[in-house]
Amino acid sequence: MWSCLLLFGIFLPYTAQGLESFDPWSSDNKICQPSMKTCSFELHSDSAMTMFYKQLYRVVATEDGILQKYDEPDDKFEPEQIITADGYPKLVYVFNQTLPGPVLHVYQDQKISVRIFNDFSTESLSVHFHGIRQVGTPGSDGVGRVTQLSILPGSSFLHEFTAFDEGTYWYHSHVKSQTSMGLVGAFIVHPKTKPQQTYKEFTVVLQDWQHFYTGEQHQMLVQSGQFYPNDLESLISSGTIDYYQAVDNSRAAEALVTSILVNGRGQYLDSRNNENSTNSPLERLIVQESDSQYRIRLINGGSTFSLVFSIDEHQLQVIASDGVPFAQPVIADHLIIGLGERYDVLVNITTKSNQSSWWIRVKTMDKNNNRRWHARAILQVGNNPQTRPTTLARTCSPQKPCYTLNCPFTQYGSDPNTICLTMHNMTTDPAHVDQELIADSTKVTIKHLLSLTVVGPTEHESGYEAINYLNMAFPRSDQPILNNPKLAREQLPCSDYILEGSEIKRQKCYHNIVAEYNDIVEFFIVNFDSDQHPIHLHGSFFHVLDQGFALLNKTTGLFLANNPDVECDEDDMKCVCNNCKTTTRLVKDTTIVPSGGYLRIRFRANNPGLWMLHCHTEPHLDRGMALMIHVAEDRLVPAPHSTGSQTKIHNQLWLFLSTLLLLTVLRQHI
Ligand SMILES: [Cu+2]
Repeated sequence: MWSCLLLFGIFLPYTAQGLESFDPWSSDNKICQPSMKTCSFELHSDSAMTMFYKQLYRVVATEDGILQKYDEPDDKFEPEQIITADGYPKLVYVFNQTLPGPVLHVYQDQKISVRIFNDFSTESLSVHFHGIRQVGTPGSDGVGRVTQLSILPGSSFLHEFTAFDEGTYWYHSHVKSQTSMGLVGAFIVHPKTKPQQTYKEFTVVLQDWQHFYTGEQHQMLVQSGQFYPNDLESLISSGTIDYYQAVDNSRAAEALVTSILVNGRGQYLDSRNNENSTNSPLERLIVQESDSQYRIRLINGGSTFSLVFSIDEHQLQVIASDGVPFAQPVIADHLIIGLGERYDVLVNITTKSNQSSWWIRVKTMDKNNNRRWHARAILQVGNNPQTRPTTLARTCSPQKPCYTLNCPFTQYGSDPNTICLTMHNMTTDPAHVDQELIADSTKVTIKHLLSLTVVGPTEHESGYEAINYLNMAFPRSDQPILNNPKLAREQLPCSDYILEGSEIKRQKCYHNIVAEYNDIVEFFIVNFDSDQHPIHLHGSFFHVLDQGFALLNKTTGLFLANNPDVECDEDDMKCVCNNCKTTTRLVKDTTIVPSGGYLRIRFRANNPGLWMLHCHTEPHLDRGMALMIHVAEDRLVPAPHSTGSQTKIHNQLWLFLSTLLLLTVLRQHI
């Protein structure tokens, strides 16, 4: 049998190609052309092993990053044949056997149909299309138990929606810890007609990566609060995990992150024992000399860290965020991308230094600049697989400072040569700004303080991330909540916060806000927690009115005090903003709420559905930092039938039609 496999060329010669650019206006898009009214896709979720060839052979990477069968060095593999991740063998969850899943390219206003097949043997899932508003199709939003029942192993679910908004979006599992296991992919909506200015483009999904758990183990640890399986001190001192603190002293989540991946490729660095480090192949973006300008669509599809992206010797012209174009490009050297956020950047390929390849660098905001959390990829002219850049990261100096965009603080640590640009430096294209909505004179009909809080820890329980001390929980039901939203409210109601001694009691309940059709909703989101929280809203874009930051020590850049404009009571449950003004014209669907700061957002409740607002840090979401916004309960479209009942309807239809046919035939013969 093995000789047959060899004969049929299973082991191909090593000819690494890397990622060619994509032109949405050429025949590159084989599945979905602009002229098509409907585009259909299939996504199959399954498990796989990294560094294995089809679960048959263990694969290792040589020092040069060449993949070969571990005991037969002559049997080489192309990177495209192997899910490498960071070169460390691990069970992963994948769509269509690739990490990340396939990029789905569609065109504005097309009807999209994506059938998700659950090919797992044990896990259920549901898939959310992040940033897609699902206008008129709330049942396709992919939040398990809310908009649909999770898909059981062996079953499938059909998402049908219209791609109303062009831009960079993505899809990921919305069931517990499955995103950190690999269930992510990009979803790109191109304009419906060819614009005057077009670019060849690359889609780049960034992910933090961990070696430790499968989804269920991960979930168990998250739920119990015992995220570290053993003693934290010993794990840190042995180098098994690292402690993360950003340059302002803020935190992310428990940092089990072992490495960072660029389009599913990275390397694991163990500075304590170099023998454990890997040389797995890196992602290569291949450009042609004849083209000078490319669009890169960046997506942070990770679960724990905001990531900092840069390309040696290239400035980034940032032209859009979360799919929405800016009024003018923002020029930056480094771009911070919060979890779930997307940024489109234009890059002019520069050959002035006679280089033909450059390092793409991705790191975290870690104060100690932990190199384990540095990732690299390669931007190169031509497709020579041996190309290895020799470029250096930009040196920032007082004469030539570096600009870092989307800082969730006012200065980048103690580095005086880096200038922080924030949300206030980004402005959305006026055609996408709802001026009436954000006007000071507009009557806001629903106004809430959302305090990003941690309940506990107490003697018996660890701390749980929450909103207004409420941990999101869903009632048990054999129907999605979308089909009977009032029932969920009755079954697991939230009450006003309850004091237990001096502590606020933890409540696990169905935290929801009810909005009438066309209500204008404003949230004042205060984050006086030590973690940054990237907040995402389903079902609508929101307008950022204002973002406020913590006070920092000017010399060290470390946290001094919460934003002085916001006055809260002791429990952060009554907060007023003394100096809050609408200072931004920015439309987003995901935004970092700075630690020690706040965010004010506004949106129109004009899309009937049940929409989640939540922190996109996966362990925080899993522990309950989420709430539901019920928009126009009287106008809800019921959730689509599960595959089972669809099959039943089809069967009944067939039975009816065949009986009719039989009767017609019989009638003709009688
Ligand atoms: Cu969070």
